[in-house]
Amino acid sequence: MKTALLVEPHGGNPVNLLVDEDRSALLKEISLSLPDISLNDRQLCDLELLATGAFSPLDGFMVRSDYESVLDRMRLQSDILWPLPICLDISDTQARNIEGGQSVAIRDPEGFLLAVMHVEDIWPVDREKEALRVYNTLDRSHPGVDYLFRKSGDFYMGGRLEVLSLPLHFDFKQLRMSPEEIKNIYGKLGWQRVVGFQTRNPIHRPQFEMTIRAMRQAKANLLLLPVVGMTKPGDFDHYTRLRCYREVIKDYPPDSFILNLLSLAMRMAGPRDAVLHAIISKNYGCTHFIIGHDHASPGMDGNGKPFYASDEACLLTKDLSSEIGIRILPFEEMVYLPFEDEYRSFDEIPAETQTVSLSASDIRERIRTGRRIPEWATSPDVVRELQRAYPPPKKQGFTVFLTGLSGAGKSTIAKVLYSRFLEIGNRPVTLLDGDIVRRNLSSELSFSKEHRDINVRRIGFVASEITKNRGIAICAPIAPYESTRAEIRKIIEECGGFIEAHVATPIEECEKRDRKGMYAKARAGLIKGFTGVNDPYEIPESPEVRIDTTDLTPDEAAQEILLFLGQKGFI
Ligand code: PPS
Repeated sequence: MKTALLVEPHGGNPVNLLVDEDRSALLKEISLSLPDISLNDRQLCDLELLATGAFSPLDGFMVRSDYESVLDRMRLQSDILWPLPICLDISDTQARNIEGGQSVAIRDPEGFLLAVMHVEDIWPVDREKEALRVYNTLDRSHPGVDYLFRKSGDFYMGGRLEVLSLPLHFDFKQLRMSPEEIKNIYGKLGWQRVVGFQTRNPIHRPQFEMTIRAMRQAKANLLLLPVVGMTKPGDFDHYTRLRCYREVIKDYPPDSFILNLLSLAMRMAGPRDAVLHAIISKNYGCTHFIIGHDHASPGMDGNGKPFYASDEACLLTKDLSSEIGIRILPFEEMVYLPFEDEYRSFDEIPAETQTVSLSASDIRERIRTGRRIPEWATSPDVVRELQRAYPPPKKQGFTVFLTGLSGAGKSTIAKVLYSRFLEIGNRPVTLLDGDIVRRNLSSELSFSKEHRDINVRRIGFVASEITKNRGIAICAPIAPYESTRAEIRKIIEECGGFIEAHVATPIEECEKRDRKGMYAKARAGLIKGFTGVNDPYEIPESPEVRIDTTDLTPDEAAQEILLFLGQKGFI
């Protein structure tokens, strides 16, 4: 028996995996003796959409035959169209301890019981095959490929689900309705035709124009489905987007739309993602679905070429629309005509008409760098919300991460910077010097690679919290490993500035200074694994600033960093 299928294709009986109270009580009892699987953010999103029927006709995480069929022909074993694997990935150890035929307790990261899964099969993930079939690339700059290779477990586990509780959300509860609840509202309101619009961006003017046109074209109402699960790294957070949507919806005709959040973990698979979005909208009772150009696009690959052609998503969904049971409303790029003061679709305007446009990523970039956004691009209310959440660099937090050998001058430069930032006095400043951290945060750690990495990650975590709250963190550990530094950069850049300063004073000079006498001890064999002597230091490839302090005073060295910060608008 296949577990991932329903009898009817898209538009058949709605799937609802939530069990009733009696069954729930029984499952709770049984779960005590079952192995636990704790879900991560992406898996929680998948579970929620499976449970509510947004992923109908799936009624569990995919079994192997469906997974392979989806990869090979974009269909489940039963021939029903399905574009992307919805699989539960697990680790090697978990795979060794669970067998097909067994049930497992599915929990959230805090241990709260969400579901019981009746496991049918477990199989190893063929990452290359999946990446090529689903994303059409092995390029790691694709967020879906990156997830598959870096975060996903080595095995998939498929099987039917009985859900006791949806993943808990504490925000915007009134905006998180299931497909069934939304369809009931249409019934009450007498809505016969509904256009679905799924988005991971704030609604700027072009998107607004597109939705209005779509509503007119289809003589329909609008279901706005902002994606609040996982979107593309670097997107505006969903709290900010929601505040923007609340501004934008004031401009729609009254009672013509419903705003509902979608806990979807986007894979950014371009055309295949678009097909999934159309299916989800169908499951939410939409009769029409908007596909703009570059739908669900992950942007450019490592060679600066787009991963997918801008019309690929549109062509594929149009081809499959009757099978999905939804009308696709394709939209070319909406461009602004400054002389006419109006938006038009790019394919409607005569050649040589003067047009301007700002994409959602252009707007993101402008907001992040504190540049102005013209009123024709997005409404001033939206700009105000975005600026409030994403202030320009001079109001953002940032981390100065000094890395280099012992004795290179990191701590001294850090102290000069600390004083300068306090003198400027517009942000709280925290100094996380290597020695201070070792005494207070990492006193139990040694200098093994593993422990150095833990130490540096701790520093990165604290610095990211400070940066997020718009303070300044000055860190000065040796931090000898490139991959750990890159990890920290990624976390911190999500919430503010990250300035890596390589204090590149050569070892000969550091050893000559030897203020703590440690090089002498290391050379005498009294300290094992001393960085630069008998332990590695991986030189940063492209730090924001590189300073050799051999012939510089501490003030001169600090000045290099201050000048860089000034140039980037942080101070
Ligand atoms: S790391 O690699 O980032 O975790 O190192 P860090 O926390 O910055 O600690 C470096 C300071 O500890 C002293 N020390 C050693 N350094 C390198 N290797 C070994 N084995 C070692 N043992 C002790 C050294 O004085 C470093 O201080 P700084 O301020 O860098 O000179």
